[in-house]
Amino acid sequence: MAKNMDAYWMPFTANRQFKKAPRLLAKSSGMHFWTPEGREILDGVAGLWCVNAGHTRPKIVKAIAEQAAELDFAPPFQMAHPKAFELAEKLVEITPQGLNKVFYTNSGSEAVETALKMAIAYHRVRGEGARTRLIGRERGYHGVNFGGISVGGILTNRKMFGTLLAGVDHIRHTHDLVRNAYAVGQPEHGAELADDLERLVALHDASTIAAVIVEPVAGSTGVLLPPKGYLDRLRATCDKHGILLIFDEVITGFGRTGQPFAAQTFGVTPDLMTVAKGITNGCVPMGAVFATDKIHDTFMNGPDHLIEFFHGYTYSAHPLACAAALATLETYADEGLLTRAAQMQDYFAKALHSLKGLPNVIDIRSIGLVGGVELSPLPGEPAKRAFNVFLDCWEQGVLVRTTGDIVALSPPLIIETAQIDRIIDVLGAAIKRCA
Ligand code: PXG
Repeated sequence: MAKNMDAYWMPFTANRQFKKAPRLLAKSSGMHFWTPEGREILDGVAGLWCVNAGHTRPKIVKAIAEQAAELDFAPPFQMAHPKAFELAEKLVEITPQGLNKVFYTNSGSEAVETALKMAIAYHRVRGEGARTRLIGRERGYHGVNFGGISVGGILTNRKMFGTLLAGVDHIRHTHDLVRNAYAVGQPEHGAELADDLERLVALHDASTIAAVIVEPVAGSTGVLLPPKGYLDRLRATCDKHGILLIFDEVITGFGRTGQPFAAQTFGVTPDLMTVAKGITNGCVPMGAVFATDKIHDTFMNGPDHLIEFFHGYTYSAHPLACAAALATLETYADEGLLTRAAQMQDYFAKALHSLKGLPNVIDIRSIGLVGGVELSPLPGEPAKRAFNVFLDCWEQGVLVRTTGDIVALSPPLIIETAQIDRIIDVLGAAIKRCA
């Protein structure tokens, strides 16, 4: 055990508060964590939206252990190992049609940087080098690297970090409590917000815009679903102006919304798609960018011996990550997990919506096995009420996640109805206590 907690500077954490009353996890299996003292915690958030098949699944554990003993590392530049190809082949079997090329990264943040660079370079390779602008959306979360926070739209993640990337603009977010509160599934109102892209085209001209990046369901900002027709409209506007559409599916990928990817749930296919988290069930860091054949093939020109895309990471296609991902895909397939959220979503939505009417609840949203409960903030103390709810749930043995004054749920896709009931009971009691 550490003698004290001073040395570890924790990410996205109130360090001083945490170290006064630490919340430690020491063990996990299936739907549960255990604290070092042996207290059982029901996982309502798949760790951090990533452990989609539940914890310490046998096939994945075995694959990682065996891989570590057999081939620990293989250089990914000008070299490769067989599982990198095997995994790419398996992945493109489940991606939306046309997204047939896989570029490996080690996180969602890196996948985002990779996709943004790919988009700019793609236009340049095809002779439209002026297309360098990147468009994000207010309230978007695309990881924490400079490209990602530039196209991202979360104030706290941006304001401390200077001028960010040049040539970035944002379309409006789609959150609309007045028109859409308590919508079950996709909200009715707001498809026209996609036309905000036309405003930016009118301002910057399409010939300067490389790509638009959005989360099909905005996760980190508090589970915002796309209004009906919104994503289709965004797709059409991108097509009209030759702008690439990037879906950031780091959270929505691998079954969260009821299909393998949200692109399939909503019937809209992007040109580039970023994933991470569920690709290895959270067990080994890995991310990826899926690209269309057209984008990939555009790079494949010039002399054969020249590198086509000057980008990659020491740990791209890491053998441990590839082994974990292959075993993860097998586990998902064995248990039908990539579509299980579609079967569970009515039960989950009904349970979640039963919280309507509790003190300070102002909206409830869900699709598949992801949900958000929005609370009105404590006067003058934003985010505190939801954090109190989080702490109360933790005391009662349920892990939830909060962002601002929104409580988010994204349980492992193996969750059973009784466990949904328990999460909702505990959350409901916490909301009442924190009124
Ligand atoms: N894009 C999206 C859409 C994400 O949700 C990232 C990129 C970055 O992934 P990495 O692997 O670099 O963290 C994410 C990550 C939260 C929360 O509580 C969500 C994420 C990360 C941390 C907290 O909502 N998502």
